[in-house]
Amino acid sequence: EPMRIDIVTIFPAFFDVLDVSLIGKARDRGILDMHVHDLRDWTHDRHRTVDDTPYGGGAGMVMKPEPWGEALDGLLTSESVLLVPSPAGETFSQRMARELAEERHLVFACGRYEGIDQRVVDHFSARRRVRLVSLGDYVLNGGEVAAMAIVEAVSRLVPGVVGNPESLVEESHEDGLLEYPSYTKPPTWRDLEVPPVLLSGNHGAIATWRQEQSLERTRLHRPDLLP
Ligand code: 6GU
Repeated sequence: EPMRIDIVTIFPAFFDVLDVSLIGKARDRGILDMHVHDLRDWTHDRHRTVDDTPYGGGAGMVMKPEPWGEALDGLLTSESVLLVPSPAGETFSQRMARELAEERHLVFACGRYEGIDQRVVDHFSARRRVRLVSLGDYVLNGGEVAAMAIVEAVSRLVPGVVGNPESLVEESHEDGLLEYPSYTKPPTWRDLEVPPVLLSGNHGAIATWRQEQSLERTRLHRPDLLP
């Protein structure tokens, strides 16, 4: 039973990049069952209209509820989690990625940033599990790039998607700290040396050095993560 992911968007071509890389391979190997849908397929008028002017006035357009209602009626089951990328949502995190990686079915509703008629979230929140998710405190034009980031963060935690599960535990945020710096050959490059401890063969000293580097980086860039 692969994880199923459905994405509804007015820009399905955004998601062509998910055919390549780890996610493309996971799809080829049947670990991820991913489907991208054009919201306009659930319209019925000649112009395939998905938006309209906002009640109460203001800039921009709002996505009409009817196409979303029909799309989500058809895609959501009792097993689904509906994810709505929105700068007004809860901030996405590695913790949330771990939670979502346990699910059988994720459905993404990618709206433009002025938003989808609020009644769509209200309707489905009363019937299904729904989460509004933000990538952080900045504005994107629509939910597509956010959905892609979430798909990548979640799917790499699904067993079998990343070849070496050990590579998942040592990285940034998995232990609450930022990851230590990495080096490879050559030992000297443009007058810069690899830290000698990494060439020492002393695995205890290497582990200690990496812990110190993680702490130092976290103090420097993300002191909010420290107690
Ligand atoms: Cl999830 N959507 C949009 N439109 N902008 C964002 C975001 C999401 N997260 C950060 N900025």
